[in-house]
Amino acid sequence: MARGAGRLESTGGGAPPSPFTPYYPSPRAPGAHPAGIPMIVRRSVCPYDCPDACGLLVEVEDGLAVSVKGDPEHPHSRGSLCPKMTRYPDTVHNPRRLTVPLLRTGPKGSGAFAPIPWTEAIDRIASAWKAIIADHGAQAILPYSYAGTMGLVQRNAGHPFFHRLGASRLDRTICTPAKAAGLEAVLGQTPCPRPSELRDCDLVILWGINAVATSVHGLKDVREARRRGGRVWLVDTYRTPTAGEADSTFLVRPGSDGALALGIMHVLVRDGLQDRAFLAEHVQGFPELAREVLPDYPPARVEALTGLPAAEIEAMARAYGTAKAPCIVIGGGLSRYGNGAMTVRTIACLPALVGAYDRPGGGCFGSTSTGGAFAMAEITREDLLPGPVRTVNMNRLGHALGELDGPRVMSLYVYHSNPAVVAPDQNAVLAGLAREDLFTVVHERFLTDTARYADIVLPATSSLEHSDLYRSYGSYCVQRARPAVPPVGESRSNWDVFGLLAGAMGFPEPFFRQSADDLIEHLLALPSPWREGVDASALAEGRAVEVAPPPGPRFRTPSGKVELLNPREPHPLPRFLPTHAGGEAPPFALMTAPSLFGLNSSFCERDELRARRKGMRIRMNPGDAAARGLADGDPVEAFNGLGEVAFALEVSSDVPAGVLVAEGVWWLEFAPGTRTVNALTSQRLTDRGGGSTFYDNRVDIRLRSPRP
Ligand SMILES: Nc1nc2c(c(=O)[nH]1)N[C@H]1C(S)=C(S)[C@@H](COP(=O)(O)OP(=O)(O)OC[C@H]3O[C@@H](n4cnc5c(=O)[nH]c(N)nc54)[C@H](O)[C@@H]3O)O[C@H]1N2
Ligand SMILES: Nc1nc2c(c(=O)[nH]1)N[C@H]1C(S)=C(S)[C@@H](COP(=O)(O)OP(=O)(O)OC[C@H]3O[C@@H](n4cnc5c(=O)[nH]c(N)nc54)[C@H](O)[C@@H]3O)O[C@H]1N2
Ligand code: SF4
Ligand SMILES: [Mo]
Repeated sequence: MARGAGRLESTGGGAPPSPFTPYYPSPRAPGAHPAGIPMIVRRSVCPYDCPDACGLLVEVEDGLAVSVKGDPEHPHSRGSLCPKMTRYPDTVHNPRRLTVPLLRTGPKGSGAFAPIPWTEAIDRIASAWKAIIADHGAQAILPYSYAGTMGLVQRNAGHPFFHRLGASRLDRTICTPAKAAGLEAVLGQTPCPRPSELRDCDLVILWGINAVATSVHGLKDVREARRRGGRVWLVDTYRTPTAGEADSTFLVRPGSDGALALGIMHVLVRDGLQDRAFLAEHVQGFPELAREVLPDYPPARVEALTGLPAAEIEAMARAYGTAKAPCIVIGGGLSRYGNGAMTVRTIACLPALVGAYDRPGGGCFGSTSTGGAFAMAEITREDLLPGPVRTVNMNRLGHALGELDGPRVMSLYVYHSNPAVVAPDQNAVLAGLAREDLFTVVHERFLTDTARYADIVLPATSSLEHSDLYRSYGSYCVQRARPAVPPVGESRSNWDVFGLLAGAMGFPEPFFRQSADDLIEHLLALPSPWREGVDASALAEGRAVEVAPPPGPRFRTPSGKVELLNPREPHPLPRFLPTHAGGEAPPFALMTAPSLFGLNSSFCERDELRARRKGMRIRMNPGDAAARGLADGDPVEAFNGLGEVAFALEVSSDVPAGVLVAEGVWWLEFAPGTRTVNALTSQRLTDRGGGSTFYDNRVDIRLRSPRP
């Protein structure tokens, strides 16, 4: 049948179950797929860690996904996809996919493995764990997972199992907990606006967000605001592609945005641009902020802290103070510093001063929290915990595998995460993974750098091969997906593997014997005020639907007001805090920013996307390069006290003096040296939330080898 002529199949409701729905715990023959099936179109959802959770239409022919398009009926993504996903079948059916379980046959990290049957793999894991539990206790086992898939069931599939086991807990704080903590300090549980509200803004500030890469669909609403006459500003540390979407770009010294926000507030108050009525009625602590904090941040001092000219800070304040409905879109980058939570908290105070929180479209846009849409406790099952267990911060994996106090970690189970390259302090992580006495299991779609260190590798399904329930963090959409194609090879989903492990460990709870779809049906049957009025049959069928925060007070804080003064915080009033690396000796700040054509370490399997990234590069200002006698294309090495990483140099006027930019995370096999960017980042945490500090680095740089 010709492509594009497919029939759109209902994925649920009264329809018969999809022939591809894997029934737990059905083993499958490698490569088997039901033959002779005509091409059909199945709805699915993009599973990646991206705010958009785009709706997909997957064309399936003879058990293979042949194309993926945007679902025009999806309320947020409206039929378009980013360049990473338009060729998703090249990931799903990539020749690098793992198809069978593997047993290590060579030294750790060498990548030498032999295939074994699933039964043997599961038996080996269960017997190793039983021995470790007998000798060291269950807390010697550490799960490690993050965001390979964002589906609620597959993403959290290990929680009930590891809780029941009594294993150490993982604090999953690699991404934006400091941003969340900063917003919460000011706004409590106040819901984020809908992204479409941005269209009504007359000033959108993209603050520390490279939206062209990380928020493709939110950016459409920003473009619409601009089309309607609104202005757009970008505040970043270098000129990202998003500068092309902005009327003005302000480049600040890394980690100094909190000072900029305080400087703008200083000018607003000095010039009487504050909204007195809003402050009196809806804000806690404005007099204290104005009296005790803002006098310390005159434009001249803020110029010294941020590098922005005082006159520009004054102009920003005037424009912000006179805008009708300004909205600040806050990214994650500026929160990944030792002062990250305080930075976000300080920025979130700005809209309160000018009353923007009260105007349609105005305020700030952090991320939508749809946490109440489904009963998460029914997935994570905290109630299965045998008692208190220790918690390990995932940003300190190197430390945890090394010298952590308490029971030594004797086994690591990694699923849908690639810590060998995404976690900070790569040298410490790789040293831990290389421990011969550490029993490591990695459940993966590909033989990643982490999988190379495993004792046992288990093949994982891609999102097109398993069921799940998705919610977005950039909109209020939720959506169910059923398998569109059968599992590739013998791969199994996270949910199914934990069912097998629970059986092998002798867990009697029927919970572990249900299928992912059983659990999804259970979640859909439980009511939630967030889903009030939502078309339940559309959701059950696999269409995207929009949920809404339940009605409540305008500001959901303990005081019912926007809290500039928050007595529960260690610093009750915002102030500028130093970063970790600010005072350190190496001369350059290193930005480890997202790449347009990758997503953390995902998509490295795709030749065409790697080609568009043009290799593992580090970018440098022309003046800095000239001063060091370095030229475009030079093989260089960035280094600091933690490690040394080889790159190709790109000289670029998009990067200000004193800053280096290394976008994206690469697999080691595609690196010019033996390490990738996270050998330069540290295990230090953010001021609040225990977050990662990926941008809070100082490095030096030198020529690696004589030029050819
Ligand atoms: N294409 C692509 N999409 C992605 C990802 C990806 O890697 N690639 N990652 C996904 C993930 S996991 C997440 S969490 C989300 C969001 O991913 P995040 O990593 O939170 O990315 P952004 O929010 O775009 O914020 C990064 C921007 O912050 C800037 N920045 C760094 N330090 C500072 C600073 O001190 N001040 C200011 N003003 N700016 C600073 C960086 O230069 C960069 O442009 O995106 C997701 N989407
Ligand atoms: N230098 C630097 N480091 C960073 C960042 C950065 O911007 N710069 N970003 C940080 C951020 S914000 C984040 S969120 C983290 C993300 O770090 P991770 O969560 O580790 O994300 P990925 O690198 O995308 O790796 C996910 C892996 O999961 C696998 N996978 C996908 N689906 C499934 C599945 O269903 N089951 C199983 N078992 N596996 C699956 C994929 O093949 C992939 O290898 O990285 C962080 N690290
Ligand atoms: S924009 Fe984000 S959610 Fe949409 S297809 Fe791309 S990675 Fe997936
Ligand atoms: Mo993230």
